[in-house]
Amino acid sequence: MAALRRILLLALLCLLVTSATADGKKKKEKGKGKGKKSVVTYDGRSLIINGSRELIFSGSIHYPRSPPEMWPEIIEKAKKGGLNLIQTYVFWNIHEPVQGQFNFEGNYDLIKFLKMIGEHGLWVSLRVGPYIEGEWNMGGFPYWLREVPDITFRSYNEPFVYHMQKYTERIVNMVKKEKLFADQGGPVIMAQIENEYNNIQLAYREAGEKYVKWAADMAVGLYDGIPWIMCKQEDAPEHVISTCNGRQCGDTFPGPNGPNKPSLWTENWTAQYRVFGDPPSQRSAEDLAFSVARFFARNGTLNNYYMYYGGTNYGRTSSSFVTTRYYDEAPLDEFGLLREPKWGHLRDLHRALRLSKKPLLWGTPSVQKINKDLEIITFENPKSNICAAFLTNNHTKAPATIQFRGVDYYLPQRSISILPDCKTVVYNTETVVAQHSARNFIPSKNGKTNKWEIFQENVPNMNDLPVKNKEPLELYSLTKDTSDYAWYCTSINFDRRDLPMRPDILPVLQIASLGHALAAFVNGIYIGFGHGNNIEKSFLFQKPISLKPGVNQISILAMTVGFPVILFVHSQHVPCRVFFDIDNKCDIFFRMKNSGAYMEKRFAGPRGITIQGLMSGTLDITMNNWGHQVGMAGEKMQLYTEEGSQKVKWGPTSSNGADGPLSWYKTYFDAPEGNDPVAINMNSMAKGMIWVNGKSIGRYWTSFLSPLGKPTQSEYHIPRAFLKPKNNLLVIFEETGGKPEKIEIQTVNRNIICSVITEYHPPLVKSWERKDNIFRAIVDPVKTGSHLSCPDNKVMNAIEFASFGDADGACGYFYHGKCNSPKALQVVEQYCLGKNECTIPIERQLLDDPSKDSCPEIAKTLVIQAECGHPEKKNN
Ligand SMILES: *[C@@H]1O[C@H](CO)[C@@H](O)[C@H](O)[C@H]1NC(C)=O
Ligand SMILES: *[C@@H]1O[C@H](CO)[C@@H](O)[C@H](O)[C@H]1NC(C)=O
Ligand SMILES: *[C@@H]1O[C@H](CO)[C@@H](O)[C@H](O)[C@H]1NC(C)=O
Ligand SMILES: *[C@H]1O[C@H](CO)[C@@H](O)[C@H](O)[C@H]1NC(C)=O
Repeated sequence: MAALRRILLLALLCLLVTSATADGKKKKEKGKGKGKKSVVTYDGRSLIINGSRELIFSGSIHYPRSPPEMWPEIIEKAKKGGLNLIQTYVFWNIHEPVQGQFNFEGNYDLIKFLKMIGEHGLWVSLRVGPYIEGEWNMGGFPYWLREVPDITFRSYNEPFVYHMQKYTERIVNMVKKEKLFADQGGPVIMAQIENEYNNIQLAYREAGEKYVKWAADMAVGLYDGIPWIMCKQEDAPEHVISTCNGRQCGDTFPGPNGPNKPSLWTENWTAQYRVFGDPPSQRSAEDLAFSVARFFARNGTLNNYYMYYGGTNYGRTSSSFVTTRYYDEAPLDEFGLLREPKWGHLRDLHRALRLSKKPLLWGTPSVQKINKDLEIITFENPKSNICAAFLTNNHTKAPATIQFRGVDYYLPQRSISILPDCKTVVYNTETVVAQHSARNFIPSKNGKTNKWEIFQENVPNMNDLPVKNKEPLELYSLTKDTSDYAWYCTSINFDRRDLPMRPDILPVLQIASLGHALAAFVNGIYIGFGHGNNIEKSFLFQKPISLKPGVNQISILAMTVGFPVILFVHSQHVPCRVFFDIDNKCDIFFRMKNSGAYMEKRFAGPRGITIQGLMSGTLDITMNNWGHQVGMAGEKMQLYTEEGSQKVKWGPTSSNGADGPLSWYKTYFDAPEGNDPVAINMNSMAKGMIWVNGKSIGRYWTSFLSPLGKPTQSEYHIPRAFLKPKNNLLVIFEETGGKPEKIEIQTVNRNIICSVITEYHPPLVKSWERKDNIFRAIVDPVKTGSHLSCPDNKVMNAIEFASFGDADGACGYFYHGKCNSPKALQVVEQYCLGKNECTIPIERQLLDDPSKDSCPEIAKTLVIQAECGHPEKKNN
């Protein structure tokens, strides 16, 4: 599933907004809405909620990716970050894993999540899908749907539209019953049906066109009190709005599909999701802020951060090769901690845009292009005397000065300044006023693991296995997504004369696998592990093996690492039945949702197996008759639960870490001290799964190194909600071998906070407010300052670094330059030590001794690094 990477998808999720209310055509003929005023409509400028145009700052947060105990804190932090809308998908395959059997418990409790968002005063955008992508296993489709006869996904055909409608209806009715739609007084202001469909519509031809119309009508038919959105619909009917997804919608988006449609940006990527084998992903706060500011400067009124909080892919929920940690680079990191300065810089941006709300929504835009790189955009309404301006320098290297209404404004390279009154710069996208922070993983004192015990899986022989077939069965169809694992076993009889005579020459077992990984055994002895990657899932496994005269057993443990997010299939012009259908004779192309078409392997698992270097040459054993078995014995016994773990006899682990493959490990640990989030460091292990008190923490894969030579993900999040104070059962299934004694339980904090403020930074955007048409300062005097604030009511226990001058580096790695004020540290300590937060004005008088200043001519920077902790800590 090559390049299923959002980053390649420069363009546009187009949203198709079918509004039952905006076009005036369907005025609530249905249901209880009769006579009631529409709560959500739109015009050419923005969504209109309760009669008022709105700027919408939206963030994606997916309820299954965190336990409900974390939701209040995450929603609250999103709100403090300036969001007024939370966007979530609805995940069909977790809600209906078996046809007709529904699950809305725990972190699958959609209604609880929606209610909680409403209780925090935020709105909801509900992306029902049912196809959702989202780096989620099978893009949200349940496995059983694949086995419905004659079904073609995401196209107009009886079986598909029947099941899609049935499910959509269930979700809509649940939301309706709880009165969660906006016109019922609830928080849900819009809902989405389908997802980026234009990417695949062409392949389905007429059936695709018919499907789009059907889906829109079906959705509106189910509920018509709020706008329905649908993505990627360039030929959207009149009652839909096309919107943008991507990194730079301010410049790439051609605009909505009509003058009465607002400009909405529904998927704004805060970084890049990771697959195993990737180096870390980055997207700077400055770059993000630039593109959002640009979008609002170019008439945008809704931006969604994808993701605002990514969370964790627990269990087997991630799609192929996607890491267990999801969008850790988002403004809230995997542990729900504020990723600074991203979180704070965007909070400040939202404040600056809100200060400009009146002119933005009721003013008239005008653009003044000064040269290739410099541009002034104003939104003005002379009658009510409101005016806001965006000053843009698009040059990536050189700063510039813009003259605007008689005043010179300095603009750093590639930056936008926001002036809510056309006079005062309250924000610049490149000058980060918000603090920085660094994340620390600290070994827990209380959380030490007890003695480890081991139980080893049996390596089966062909005779032990139930499902027989001449050639190896396809892996996806075999597991039906009930396990990552399936055994493939065969046996071969060799005569002594078949085998090499010299002891230094061994035959070689070669397995051509279509993905994703495998461990191979000969006569019960482990011979090695092989795997593909997200871009090339297929791989060739080759290892020397020892064979004996007589019967030899070849046992292959084949694995998937998440199913692909299924897209679609077409053959020439005829849509094929289903993606990766094993019986399908069509030439199947899996077209990714980006522009390219990729020849995708339909299958996973071993396909061609040979033994090379026999006296008679190469022996092809692909058709040798195979026995199959899905899942590990330990999974069936649920060894990861307290009850299941009693079913086998556990033994001591070997002291030298040589326990070998297919090992179940078990131990107990106490909850770590304090309230900080908890992680488990798995660097001493290789690949497998983790459970705590019977709950899955997800897959780990620390033996898959990135190009930087490090595991893509070393630490795995254990939610505090999964823990008891004492004796938490920790079970690990390790596929190839590791050293469990070195596994470390850790606490996670962002106790190192930093601030880097120059003399030309704008003051905190909090220094101003707008009431009606009046924009004014609310502090006197308004000054540039360094502002530091410890998380979770902690206080600054130490100032680790302070410099007023030309220090350089990054949070955690600062170093002094040539001009440092000898006073700076002392001043910072005076202002901040022992405090939860502090603000130090950037003043030479205060921070330096001007008579002794050795470099008075340079612009100075105040650089601070402080360590936060609990106040009681200081007393010990
Ligand atoms: C609309 O206004 C009413 C009354 O103030 C309020 O209860 C409701 O929550 C608002 N709806 C939305 C979607 O904000
Ligand atoms: C913004 O809106 C104005 C007036 O509605 C229009 O003239 C202008 O072209 C729009 N700008 C962009 C970038 O779409
Ligand atoms: C700004 O610069 C980038 C390249 O750095 C370019 O792709 C983009 O089109 C420019 N935008 C404008 C409005 O000039
Ligand atoms: C969308 O997200 C990208 C990166 O995540 C960001 O640069 C851009 O500004 C965002 N745009 C909007 C409108 O949110």
